[in-house]
Formats: sequence, structure tokens, C-alpha cells
Amino acid sequence: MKIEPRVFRAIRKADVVLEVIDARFPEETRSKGIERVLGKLGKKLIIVANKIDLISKKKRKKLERDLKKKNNVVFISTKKRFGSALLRKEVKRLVGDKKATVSVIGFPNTGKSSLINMLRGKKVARTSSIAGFTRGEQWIKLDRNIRLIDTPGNIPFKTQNYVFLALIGAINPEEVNDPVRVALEIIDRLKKENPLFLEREFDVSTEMSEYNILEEITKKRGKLLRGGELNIEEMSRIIIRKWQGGEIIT
Ligand SMILES: Nc1nc2c(ncn2[C@@H]2O[C@H](COP(=O)(O)OP(=O)(O)OP(=O)(O)O)[C@@H](O)[C@H]2O)c(=O)[nH]1
Ligand SMILES: [Mg+2]
Repeated sequence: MKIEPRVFRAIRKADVVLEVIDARFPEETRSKGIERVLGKLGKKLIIVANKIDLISKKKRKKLERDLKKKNNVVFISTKKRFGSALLRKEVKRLVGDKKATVSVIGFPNTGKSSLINMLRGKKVARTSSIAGFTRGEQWIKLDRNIRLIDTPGNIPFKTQNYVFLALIGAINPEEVNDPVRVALEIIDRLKKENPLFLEREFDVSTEMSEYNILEEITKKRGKLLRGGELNIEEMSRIIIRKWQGGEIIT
């Protein structure tokens, strides 16, 4: 298992590693390879499932059951400023009153910088919706005994799957080559997991195919090309923007 040098540096110094994952993509945003290495090095791991404001209670409960079987897990939403105390408590539970170094790792855009900001209680690390934003390494004192390292979000994704990369926010809506495919994926998820949201937000019936739903939304929002044809592509980018902006809950 080849680990990014900066990630490895952070891991090497840490007693406890916080692996930030996106609660909407718990499997895809975990690095089991790195988790195994942590185990071998005797480091403690806490999986920090972030962005729980973007999933339903039901999904969260299920995820909680699945993850808690084998791992230390804390559910947070840096956006709602939820989970800070729980996380500190979990770190304390693992290290007691000893001096400890904590580091944060994770795939791009999972919310590593946002988490550090939340723990510190004020904005100390910059956040950005653009993947790979954090460059320098920072040390932050969490309390008397615990210090925290901010590592850049570079557990690099291995996948080239642009639909997934767009959903995770690693590609900007303007740069997605086939926005329609991504929008259809979002509609598909909503249809399966939160049809009520789809109906309410976009005022469409969920009985149709994903493509028909997308056409209907485009019509309802009046996104037309010059000749009067539906501008499905523009509507798709709007939907992707909403998804990445955290306005869509599944
Ligand atoms: N809805 C929601 N959005 C969040 C949450 N936490 C972070 N975000 C958003 O996710 C995006 C990425 O957050 P960052 O904190 O910059 O993520 P990062 O892991 O440091 O990203 P890189 O440094 O680019 O790898 C930003 O647009 C945040 O506003 C959350 O709990 N809920
Ligand atoms: Mg960052």
C-alpha cells in the first residue's frame, strides 16, 4: 500500500487518526488500505462521518449500525456545528489524560478543514468547495494535552468515475463533461431514497423515468435554448450545483 507522503507524515506523528468520510458515500470515501496500515502501526482510528445534515435519519441509523460494529465512529455535521463535543469525548476515551497528537485524513472535499475549524471553535484552517485546496500543514492546539495536525485532503481518489467525482464535489459543475449523466444519477438517488424531496423541491411526479423527470424539471424551470428546445444541460448543471451546495438531502 503506497501512502501519499504528506498523509504518511501526519499518520506517523499521530496517536489518533480521524478519518473524515462523507456520510453520503461511506464506502467510497473510506480508505480501508490506510486503515489497515494504521492498525499495523498501532494508531487509534476514529471514523468521522461528516455531512450528516445531507442524509435522512433512517440512513444515518443504518450507517451507524453498520459502522459501529467494528470501528470507533462519530457522526458530525460541520455545517450545523454538530458533533464537536462527541468527537472530543471519543478522543479522550481513547487516549485518557495522556498527551496525544491527533491528525485528520480523508479524501478530497470530505470536510477535513471544516472539521478542524469546528473543533477549534473559530476559523483557523481555510475551507473551500474546490478539492485539494489545503496546501500547507498546520498544527492546532485543541486543549492542554491534545494537538491536532491539519493535513491536506490528499488521499488521492483512485477512481476516474467522473459521476462519483462530481457527486463528491471534486469536479466543479462547470467542468463536468456530461452533466446530464450526473443529474440523472442524482434524480435516481432521490427517486429511491427521498422521492418526497424530489416532488416538493422540483414539483414533479416521481412515477416517470429519470430522464422524463429531468425534462419535466427543465420545462417547469423554463430552461430553454434559443429555438425553444429544452436546455437539459443547463438544468443538469443547476441540479449538480444544488447537490454540491448541500441543498439536496437523500
Ligand atoms: N452540507 C455540508 N457541507 C459540508 C459539511 N462539511 C463541509 N462541507 C462542505 O464541503 C466542502 C468541502 O469542505 P472542506 O472543509 O474544504 O473539505 P476538505 O476535506 O478540507 O477539502 P480539501 O482540502 O479540498 O481536500 C465545502 O463546500 C464545505 O462547505 C457538512 O457537515 N455539511
Ligand atoms: Mg481542506
